[in-house]
Amino acid sequence: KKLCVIGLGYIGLPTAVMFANHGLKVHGMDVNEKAVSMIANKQLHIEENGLQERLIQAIDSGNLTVSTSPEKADVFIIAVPSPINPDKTANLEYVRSATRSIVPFVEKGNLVILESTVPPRTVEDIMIPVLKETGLELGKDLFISHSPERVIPGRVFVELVQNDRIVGGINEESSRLTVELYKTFVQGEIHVTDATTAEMVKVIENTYRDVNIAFANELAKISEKIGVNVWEAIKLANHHPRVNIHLPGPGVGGHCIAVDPWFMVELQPNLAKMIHLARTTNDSMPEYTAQKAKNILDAKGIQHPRVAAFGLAFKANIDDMRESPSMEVIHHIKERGLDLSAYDPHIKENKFEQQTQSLDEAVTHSDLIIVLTEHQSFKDLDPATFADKMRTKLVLDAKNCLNRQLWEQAGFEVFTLGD
Ligand code: SAJ
Repeated sequence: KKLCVIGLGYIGLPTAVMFANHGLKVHGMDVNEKAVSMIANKQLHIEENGLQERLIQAIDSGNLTVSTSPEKADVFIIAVPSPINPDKTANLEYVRSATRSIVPFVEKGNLVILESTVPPRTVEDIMIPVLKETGLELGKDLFISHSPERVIPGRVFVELVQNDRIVGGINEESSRLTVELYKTFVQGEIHVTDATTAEMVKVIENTYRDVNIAFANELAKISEKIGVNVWEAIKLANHHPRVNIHLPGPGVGGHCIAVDPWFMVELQPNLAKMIHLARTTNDSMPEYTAQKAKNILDAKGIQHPRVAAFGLAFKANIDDMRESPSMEVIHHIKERGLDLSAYDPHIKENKFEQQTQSLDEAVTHSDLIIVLTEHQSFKDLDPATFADKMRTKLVLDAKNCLNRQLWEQAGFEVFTLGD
C-alpha cells in the first residue's frame, strides 16, 4: 500500500513516519518549502519526543519521501491546520485547499482520510463537494472518512499507538478500509461511527477539557477571595471517585483546546452558552495573572519593577508557542508599565526583544519571577544559585509547579495563582 500524507506538521509528520517505519511506502507533502527540505535532510522543523530517530529511520529506509506536491497513492491522509479567524469562526481554507490539491491524483478505489479537527459536517459540506470533481462515485469508487487525531504533543508516539481511535466513514466500506489501515500500528480500540459523529466526538473532547479548566479557573478566583488554596482543594475533591477537576493556570493555549469550542459556538450560538462562557473565562486568565503580579509588586511598594517571565511555550516540555497564554500575560504585564525579561529553554530562537537565552540575564535586577509554563527544567531549578542576582526575591508560580520549600529556603517569597 502507498500513502500520501498532506501536511507535515505536528500530526502529519509523526503519522507519516509511523506508517513508513511499519513498512508502508509514504509520500509526505507540505506547502512549506523550508519544512520539506529540512525533513528531506532528516532535520526537524518541530520538536517531538522520539521524532528525530524515527525520521532518520524512515528516510534512510527509503519508505518516506517528501516534496511540495502530492503523488498518486492508495490512501490520502489530510492533516492540515484548522484554525479560527480573528472573529472566532472556523477557517477551513487549508482543509479545502488540501482536498483540492489531491483531486488530480485520486483514482478509483482510493481512500481519503481527514485527520484535522473540524466543525461537524465539514466532510459532508466541504470535502464531499470537492471530491465529487474527481467524477468518481463516492462510497463506491472513492472512499472517505474522518479519523481525528487524539494525541497530546510531547507523547505523540506513545498515544498514536495506545489511544483508542474514532473512525467515521461516509459509508461502511469507507470505515472498514480506514480501520484496516490504522490497525497497522494502533493497539488501542478502534471505534466506528459516521463521519459527522466522529467530527462531533473530537470537538466534544476538547470542549470538555476547556469547560473543565474554566471551572478550575473560576474556583481559583473564588479561592483567592476567601483565603483557600485552590490546588489543595481541587486535589482533595479529586479523591472523590466521581470527581475529576482539571487545574487552573494563566490561560489555555495551543491550537486545539482554545480553538475547537468556538466551532460549537459558531454552529449553535444560542445553545452553546456554557461553552462560550468557559472560553471567555479561560481567555480572561492571562490578564488576571498579569494583574496579580502587579498587585504583588504594588503591595511591596517597589519602584520601576522588573518582572522575569519563565515559560513561553503553551505547555510543559514542548517548543510550541502557538496561542500561548504566556504571550498574552507578557502583553498585559507590559501594558501595566512593568519592565520585563522572558526566558524559556525550549524556545531556542528569540521571538521578541525582551526574550533572552540566559537565565542569569533574565533574573538579574528582577523583582519578581512569574512562572507561566511547568517545564521540568523549571521544577529542577535550584533557586539558591541565582537568588542573589534578583533585586527583590519574589516569585509568582502560576502553575503551582515549584518546590515551595526550596524557594523559601533561598529567600524567596512565593505566591501562587489561586491561593
Ligand atoms: N491546561 C490547564 N489546566 C489543565 C490542563 C491544561 O490550564 O488542567 C492548559 C495547558 O497549560 C495548555 C492548554 O490547557 O495551555 C492545553 O493543553 P492540553 O495539554 O490540555 O492539550 P493540547 O492542546 O496539547 O492537546 C489537546 C488534547 N485533547 C484532550 O486532552 C481532550 C489532545 O489529546 C488532542 O489531540 C489535541 O488537543 C488536539 O490536537 O486536538
